[in-house]
Amino acid sequence: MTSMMKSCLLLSIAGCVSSILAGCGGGGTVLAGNPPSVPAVANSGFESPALAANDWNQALVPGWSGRNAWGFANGSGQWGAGGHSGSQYAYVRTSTGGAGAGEITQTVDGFTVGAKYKVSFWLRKRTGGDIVFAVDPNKGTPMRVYANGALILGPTPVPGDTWVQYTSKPFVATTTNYAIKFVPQLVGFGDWTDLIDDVEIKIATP
Ligand SMILES: [Ca+2]
Repeated sequence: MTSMMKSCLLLSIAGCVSSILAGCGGGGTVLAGNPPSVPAVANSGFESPALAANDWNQALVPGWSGRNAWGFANGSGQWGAGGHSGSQYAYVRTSTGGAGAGEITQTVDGFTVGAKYKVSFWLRKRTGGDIVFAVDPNKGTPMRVYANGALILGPTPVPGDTWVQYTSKPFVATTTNYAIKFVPQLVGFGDWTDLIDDVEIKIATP
């Protein structure tokens, strides 16, 4: 084999490897020159299905699961807040009486292993009327966020009456799917309810 033939063979092999790597872009592992995928959060703004104005629904939120007192709501009648986007949002309630500690979770697929991500969302507290706890007004409670069980944000300050955006600390994906869980702090008896809207997964830039 001549030196020219050897050079051609090496170039050909290099081209094949390059093509294979390019073809793997958008998959599960970070490759040089290929941007990591951005996982999509299903029903991230809690607008589906549409509820009647000022109505609420315990659980049954497409894309999401949870435990105890959680669900989604529309408008401001029961809850004292419209959505950050649209008119709907999630609620998670904790109480040492009644349903106990609520939480809400979505397992999101599409992470690129080796890429760095962060979770952002909007948070405020429930302020609407509550007949049962009229003498003990609705209060917010610090929120924590977990990714596959690892704390990535919080506890936040006690949320107030306006929507505030929070962004988690970045984490490097070691698998392609993550359970993103929101856990409000269990404080005591009463209505300790936080509202959540517009949950996003973003690429964390160094
Ligand atoms: Ca919304």
